[in-house]
Amino acid sequence: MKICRFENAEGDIKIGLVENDSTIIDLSPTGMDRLGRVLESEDPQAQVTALCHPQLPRWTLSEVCLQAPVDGQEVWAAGVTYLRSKKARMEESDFSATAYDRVYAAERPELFFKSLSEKVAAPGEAVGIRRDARWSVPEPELALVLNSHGRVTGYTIGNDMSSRDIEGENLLYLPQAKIYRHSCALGPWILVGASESDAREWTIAVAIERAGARVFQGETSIGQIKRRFEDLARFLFRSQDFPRGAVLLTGTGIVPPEGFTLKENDVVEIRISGIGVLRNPVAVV
Ligand code: DO4
Ligand code: MG
Repeated sequence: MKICRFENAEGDIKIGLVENDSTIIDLSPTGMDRLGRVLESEDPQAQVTALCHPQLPRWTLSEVCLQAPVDGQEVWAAGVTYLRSKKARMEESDFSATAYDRVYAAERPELFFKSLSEKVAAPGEAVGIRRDARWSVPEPELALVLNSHGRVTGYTIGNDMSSRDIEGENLLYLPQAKIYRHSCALGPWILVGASESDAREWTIAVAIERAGARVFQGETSIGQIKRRFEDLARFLFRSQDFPRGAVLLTGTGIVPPEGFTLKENDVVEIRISGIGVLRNPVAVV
């Protein structure tokens, strides 16, 4: 089951159930006004099914504007969870290479704050490349949607935009390489009702278009993520509270080659086989 946030023609933000990736059933007349509320329920899928009735308003996807599927959750990210990410980061960095090596092997994962929910770019909205960065890349990642108890209640697609030259210069610059205007996109919706073993069967792919031509594409399997989702969630919730839940990006396993950097007006398309497609143009910020 897919649940989204959308803006209708009157400019109101609503919660909807997505059917066949093409129709949205507006859940707001049932009192369901926040994604967080659906996700807090013991069984979100059963709750939405019980609320749905044939009189609810319906829209086609083209009649509405999808919003980032977050309403109050902090967005965090895990790093160096794929061997590919560890290798690429050890190559980009002169003196912090061993940090990546160590964190990949350690019990405690790398976790970092990524975005407030109101700053997340929606599907179709621009993602940013810093004007003071020389080497910018998208990081296509599966995002875990966690309720306030740290339980994985759904999945969405995330883009952890990164400035690799800034990160590579000094690991202490990581927050600047990772957190800036429009550095995080999520969407197009949240898939509920799938298990971790379902998710581990999915593929994640990215395609980057420049002036109508494909300049990079890559694909990997979600099954390559080294850590179990519940372990990542457990560490995030250690000595920390998320009363509105949280979204946790699970790390990237696709890294463009060294000579590749994003440019203004490129389009980044991330596809996860079990979820859908997140597409964003690129802007200099
Ligand atoms: O250690 C730096 C960030 C790692 C990251 O974002 C990733 O592996 O996806
Ligand atoms: Mg990342």
